Amino acid sequence: MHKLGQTRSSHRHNHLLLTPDTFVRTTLPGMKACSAVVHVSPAMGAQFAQYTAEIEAGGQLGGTTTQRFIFVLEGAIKLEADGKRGQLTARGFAYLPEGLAHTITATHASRLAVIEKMYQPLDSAAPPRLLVSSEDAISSHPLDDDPALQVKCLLPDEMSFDFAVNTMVYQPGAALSMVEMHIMEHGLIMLEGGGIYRLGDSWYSVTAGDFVWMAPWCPQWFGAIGKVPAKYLIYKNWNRNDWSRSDWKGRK
Ligand code: UGY
Ligand code: MN
Repeated sequence: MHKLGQTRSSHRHNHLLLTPDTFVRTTLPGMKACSAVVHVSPAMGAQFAQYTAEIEAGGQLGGTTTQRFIFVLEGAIKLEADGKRGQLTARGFAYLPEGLAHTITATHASRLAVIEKMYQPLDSAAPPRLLVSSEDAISSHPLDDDPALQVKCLLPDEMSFDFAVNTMVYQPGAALSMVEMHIMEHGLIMLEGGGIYRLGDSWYSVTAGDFVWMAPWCPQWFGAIGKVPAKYLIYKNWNRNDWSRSDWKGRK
């Protein structure tokens, strides 16, 4: 049933809100019984790509030329890399360094949040290694001393990582304490609950299933509304200051 051209999705120069009614599926090289909803990529001006992979039981994700982070939204997958194999279920995640051959096979129908980014090496630190863990194994800390806003940093606090992926849980009524404006860009998937997101000079209602991209310095603020906590998974570039890199240039 169409909605006479109405949607909450919005595309502005410094942010993007994509709601599931506007998702269009595509296939990416190497996928088997799998499709991707590509939420953002360098085609949008982002310095990373993020998509949701929907994999049938027995299906596979293809390879990648960049480093890759996966987070299991739903289902179960088998990851084989470096001669090792592991099973990941909901909230399980893995970091796969650039150049590491691996296979990801769904053992049950699954949905994965996938983030891919070209690695920015550092002279002072070796690139990170394969990491497999679960959000359940990570402890949370309050943001800005607010116990109603808890953050889990999924990747270790090490300079070798050039991006971070965190989960943030807001109790009903909790909010960011400030309108943030910063160099980092964000890719965000709403996992649970909802609220109001300020993006640039617009305020949007957002709910589980939505995707948001924020360009560097996009004004951003979120407040959770409703009777259940709001939770999201959020990417940001991190730990780098090589301003001369060509991929930082030309942004509007
Ligand atoms: O890590 C962050 O920058 C985070 N506080 N931003 C956000 O939630 N929009
Ligand atoms: Mn932020």
